[in-house]
Amino acid sequence: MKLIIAIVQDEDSHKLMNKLTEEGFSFTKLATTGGFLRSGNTTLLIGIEEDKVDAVIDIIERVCKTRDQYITSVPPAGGTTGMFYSQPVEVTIGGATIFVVDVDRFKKV
Ligand code: 2BA
Repeated sequence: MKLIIAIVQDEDSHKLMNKLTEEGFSFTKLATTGGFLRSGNTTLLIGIEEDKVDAVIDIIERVCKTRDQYITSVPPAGGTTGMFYSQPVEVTIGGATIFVVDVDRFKKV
Protein backbone atom coordinates (compact mmCIF):
# COMPACT_ATOMS: atom_id res chain seq x y z
CA MET A 1 0.00 0.00 0.00
CA LYS A 2 1.19 3.49 -0.85
CA LEU A 3 0.07 6.96 0.08
CA ILE A 4 0.32 9.63 -2.59
CA ILE A 5 0.47 13.15 -1.20
CA ALA A 6 -0.26 15.52 -4.07
CA ILE A 7 -0.09 19.30 -3.67
CA VAL A 8 -1.97 20.95 -6.51
CA GLN A 9 -3.23 24.37 -7.39
CA ASP A 10 -6.77 25.18 -6.30
CA GLU A 11 -7.66 25.91 -9.95
CA ASP A 12 -6.98 22.27 -10.89
CA SER A 13 -8.37 20.60 -7.80
CA HIS A 14 -12.02 20.15 -8.82
CA LYS A 15 -11.18 18.64 -12.18
CA LEU A 16 -8.61 16.35 -10.54
CA MET A 17 -11.04 15.20 -7.84
CA ASN A 18 -13.73 14.54 -10.48
CA LYS A 19 -11.31 12.49 -12.56
CA LEU A 20 -10.04 10.47 -9.56
CA THR A 21 -13.62 9.75 -8.49
CA GLU A 22 -14.59 8.69 -12.04
CA GLU A 23 -11.64 6.28 -12.06
CA GLY A 24 -12.65 4.82 -8.69
CA PHE A 25 -9.85 6.20 -6.48
CA SER A 26 -10.50 7.25 -2.88
CA PHE A 27 -8.86 10.36 -1.48
CA THR A 28 -9.03 13.04 1.17
CA LYS A 29 -8.82 16.71 0.31
CA LEU A 30 -7.01 19.13 2.60
CA ALA A 31 -7.09 22.91 2.23
CA THR A 32 -3.42 23.87 2.53
CA THR A 33 -1.18 26.90 2.19
CA GLY A 34 2.10 27.08 0.28
CA GLY A 35 5.00 28.08 2.49
CA PHE A 36 6.60 30.38 -0.07
CA LEU A 37 3.66 32.28 -1.58
CA ARG A 38 1.48 31.89 1.52
CA SER A 39 -1.51 31.40 -0.73
CA GLY A 40 -4.01 28.58 -0.77
CA ASN A 41 -3.43 25.28 -2.50
CA THR A 42 -4.97 21.84 -2.23
CA THR A 43 -3.39 18.67 -0.89
CA LEU A 44 -4.89 15.31 -1.76
CA LEU A 45 -4.11 12.18 0.27
CA ILE A 46 -4.63 9.17 -1.97
CA GLY A 47 -4.23 5.70 -0.47
CA ILE A 48 -3.80 3.01 -3.13
CA GLU A 49 -2.27 -0.32 -4.04
CA GLU A 50 1.30 -0.10 -5.31
CA ASP A 51 0.38 -1.19 -8.85
CA LYS A 52 -1.98 1.78 -9.23
CA VAL A 53 0.55 4.49 -8.33
CA ASP A 54 1.53 5.18 -11.94
CA ALA A 55 -2.11 5.39 -13.05
CA VAL A 56 -2.81 8.04 -10.42
CA ILE A 57 0.32 10.01 -11.28
CA ASP A 58 -0.70 9.91 -14.97
CA ILE A 59 -4.06 11.45 -14.08
CA ILE A 60 -2.40 14.17 -12.00
CA GLU A 61 0.02 14.95 -14.84
CA ARG A 62 -2.79 15.20 -17.38
CA VAL A 63 -4.98 17.47 -15.26
CA CYS A 64 -2.58 19.78 -13.41
CA LYS A 65 -1.09 22.68 -15.34
CA THR A 66 1.94 24.83 -14.69
CA ARG A 67 1.18 28.52 -14.27
CA ASP A 68 3.45 31.53 -14.06
CA GLN A 69 2.81 34.09 -11.39
CA TYR A 70 4.55 37.38 -10.74
CA ILE A 71 5.18 38.37 -7.14
CA THR A 72 6.54 41.61 -5.79
CA SER A 73 6.84 40.49 -2.21
CA VAL A 74 6.59 37.42 -0.07
CA PRO A 75 3.78 38.05 2.43
CA PRO A 76 4.82 37.74 6.06
CA ALA A 77 3.47 34.77 8.01
CA GLY A 78 1.89 36.81 10.78
CA GLY A 79 3.61 40.12 11.17
CA THR A 80 3.75 43.33 9.20
CA THR A 81 7.22 42.93 7.76
CA GLY A 82 8.11 40.67 4.87
CA MET A 83 10.61 40.20 2.08
CA PHE A 84 10.15 42.75 -0.73
CA TYR A 85 11.65 42.50 -4.20
CA SER A 86 12.47 45.69 -6.12
CA GLN A 87 11.43 43.97 -9.38
CA PRO A 88 8.49 41.61 -9.86
CA VAL A 89 9.75 38.04 -9.69
CA GLU A 90 8.24 35.31 -11.86
CA VAL A 91 7.61 31.93 -10.27
CA THR A 92 6.35 28.87 -12.09
CA ILE A 93 3.88 26.95 -9.96
CA GLY A 94 2.99 23.31 -10.41
CA GLY A 95 1.58 21.29 -12.15
CA ALA A 96 1.82 19.32 -8.92
CA THR A 97 4.23 18.38 -6.14
CA ILE A 98 3.90 14.66 -5.51
CA PHE A 99 5.24 12.48 -2.71
CA VAL A 100 4.76 8.70 -2.74
CA VAL A 101 5.29 7.09 0.66
CA ASP A 102 5.06 3.55 1.99
CA VAL A 103 2.15 2.72 4.27
CA ASP A 104 3.09 0.31 7.09
CA ARG A 105 -0.47 -0.49 7.99
CA PHE A 106 -3.89 0.37 6.59
CA LYS A 107 -6.99 -0.43 8.56
CA LYS A 108 -10.55 0.83 8.60
CA VAL A 109 -12.47 0.14 11.80
P1 2BA B 1 4.61 27.50 -2.33
O1 2BA B 1 5.56 27.14 -1.24
O2 2BA B 1 3.71 28.65 -2.11
O3 2BA B 1 5.50 27.75 -3.64
C1 2BA B 1 4.91 28.24 -4.84
C2 2BA B 1 5.95 28.33 -5.94
O4 2BA B 1 6.94 29.30 -5.56
C3 2BA B 1 6.74 27.04 -6.16
O5 2BA B 1 6.03 26.20 -7.05
C4 2BA B 1 8.06 27.54 -6.72
O6 2BA B 1 7.94 27.83 -8.12
C5 2BA B 1 8.22 28.87 -6.01
N1 2BA B 1 9.09 28.76 -4.85
C6 2BA B 1 8.90 28.02 -3.73
N2 2BA B 1 9.89 28.20 -2.85
C7 2BA B 1 10.74 29.08 -3.41
C8 2BA B 1 11.98 29.69 -2.99
N3 2BA B 1 12.52 29.41 -1.79
N4 2BA B 1 12.57 30.56 -3.84
C9 2BA B 1 12.03 30.85 -5.05
N5 2BA B 1 10.87 30.32 -5.49
C10 2BA B 1 10.24 29.44 -4.69
P2 2BA B 1 6.10 24.62 -6.86
O7 2BA B 1 7.51 24.20 -6.70
O8 2BA B 1 5.32 24.02 -7.99
O9 2BA B 1 5.37 24.30 -5.47
C11 2BA B 1 3.97 24.44 -5.34
C12 2BA B 1 3.58 24.16 -3.91
O10 2BA B 1 3.94 22.80 -3.60
C13 2BA B 1 4.33 24.99 -2.87
O11 2BA B 1 3.71 26.25 -2.70
C14 2BA B 1 4.22 24.11 -1.62
O12 2BA B 1 2.94 24.24 -1.05
C15 2BA B 1 4.35 22.71 -2.22
N6 2BA B 1 5.71 22.20 -2.20
C16 2BA B 1 6.66 22.37 -3.13
N7 2BA B 1 7.79 21.73 -2.80
C17 2BA B 1 7.57 21.18 -1.59
C18 2BA B 1 8.36 20.38 -0.71
N8 2BA B 1 9.64 20.03 -0.98
N9 2BA B 1 7.80 19.97 0.46
C19 2BA B 1 6.52 20.30 0.76
N10 2BA B 1 5.71 21.04 -0.04
C20 2BA B 1 6.23 21.48 -1.20
